[in-house]
Amino acid sequence: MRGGRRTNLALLVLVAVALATGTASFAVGAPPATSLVTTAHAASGLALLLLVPWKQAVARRGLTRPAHPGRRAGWLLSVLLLISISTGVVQEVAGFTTVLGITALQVHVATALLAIPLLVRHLVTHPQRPRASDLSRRTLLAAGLLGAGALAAAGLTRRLGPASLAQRATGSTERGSFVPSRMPVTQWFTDVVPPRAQRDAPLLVNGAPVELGVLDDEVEAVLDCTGGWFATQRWRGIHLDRLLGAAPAGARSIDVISTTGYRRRFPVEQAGELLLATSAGGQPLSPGHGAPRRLVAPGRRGFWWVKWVAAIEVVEDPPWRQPPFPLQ
Ligand code: HEM
Ligand code: HEM
Ligand SMILES: Nc1nc2c(c(=O)[nH]1)N[C@H]1C(S)=C(S)[C@@H](COP(=O)(O)O)O[C@H]1N2
Ligand SMILES: [Mo]
Repeated sequence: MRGGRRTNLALLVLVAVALATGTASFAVGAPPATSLVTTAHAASGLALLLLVPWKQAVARRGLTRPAHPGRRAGWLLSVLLLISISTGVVQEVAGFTTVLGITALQVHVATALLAIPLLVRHLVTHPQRPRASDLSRRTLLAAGLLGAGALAAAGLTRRLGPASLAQRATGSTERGSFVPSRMPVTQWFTDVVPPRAQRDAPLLVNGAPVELGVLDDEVEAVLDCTGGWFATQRWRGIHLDRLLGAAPAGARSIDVISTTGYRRRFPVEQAGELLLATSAGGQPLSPGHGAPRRLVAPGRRGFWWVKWVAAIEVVEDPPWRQPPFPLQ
């Protein structure tokens, strides 16, 4: 039988863990979950790299065989994963940087997602059946060594960056704290800043137009974009519990809906933590940052901070009945 089976199975486990923890790192917003997830993510991704010397022997053998199905996909998979791993390390070491309008993290996530169909094709054309004997003491020892090496490598990449790189446990680096005008303007996917007339339409609360009264609730909160940057600002506005009053019996969620249609749903119990903000750093919000009003959702990643809020609705649907990430 050909060797390398355990290497291949280890690769399968590691890619699966890297994809799962990468996705999870976008879903969690606050420590300690963020550190746990990004540490597991860095270690699983870097462990793939540590296995290259072993996998290389497996892959080279394929070159000596006649042309066979899935060979090209296997090599393309290698290229995509190497790009993904290196751009992940670039984000960790250099922080949030834009080159020709593109960030390392965008390339990182895009190549990781593009690798999925190639991985599936690789598994179909190169099947590998686990065996009971794979769980020997020797395998466990090797797995332990690999894990230790991967954690050491993750610790190393964390120390490689300049000390000035203020970095959160999410991997995001600081941009424009306390100076909103220096904070990047970011959209999740397809949204664009809506025209003024559209933004300025009155706020609808449970379907009825509402004039915002006294706006004197203030919080300091970190906007941490999954694009790889964060900023702390002093946000001012009104907490949703004050805006909405007591929730009706049976209410389970609050839908916060942008004039663009972008929307997020929150547990009704969190109304007191959510702020509908109209200013940051003592200045009215700029159009790019959500004027005239945006949501501030402390402890949640940036995609929850709905900009250009046009409507807020208390609903009976459970908070989990929504896509885990926005679709627009
Ligand atoms: C996750 C990263 C992986 C990369 C980048 C990768 C890459 C490659 C490449 C480039 C080859 C040579 C292609 C060929 O000649 O067909 C190869 C061969 C192979 N791979 Fe992978 N692979 C990965 C994971 C896996 C996994 C998860 C399995 C199975 C569980 C697997 C099983 C195999 C087998 C059985 C071969 C053929 C070895 C031989 O010719 O004797 N690989 N891999
Ligand atoms: C095959 C899939 C993936 C691999 C092999 C991989 C690997 C890596 C590696 C090696 C790093 C650098 C960690 C470090 O040096 O400390 C990294 C960082 C990162 N990855 Fe992935 N990744 C994958 C998929 C994803 C996905 C799907 C996402 C998000 C949806 C993601 C999000 C991130 C983020 C946010 C960072 C920066 C975190 C930090 O700096 O600690 N990754 N990844
Ligand atoms: N309507 C709407 N709100 C949105 C988004 C969007 O695309 N559309 N992007 C979210 C994301 S991903 C982030 S990180 C923050 C960015 O806020 P900023 O542009 O003020 O920095 O807004 C959030 N609110
Ligand atoms: Mo974001």
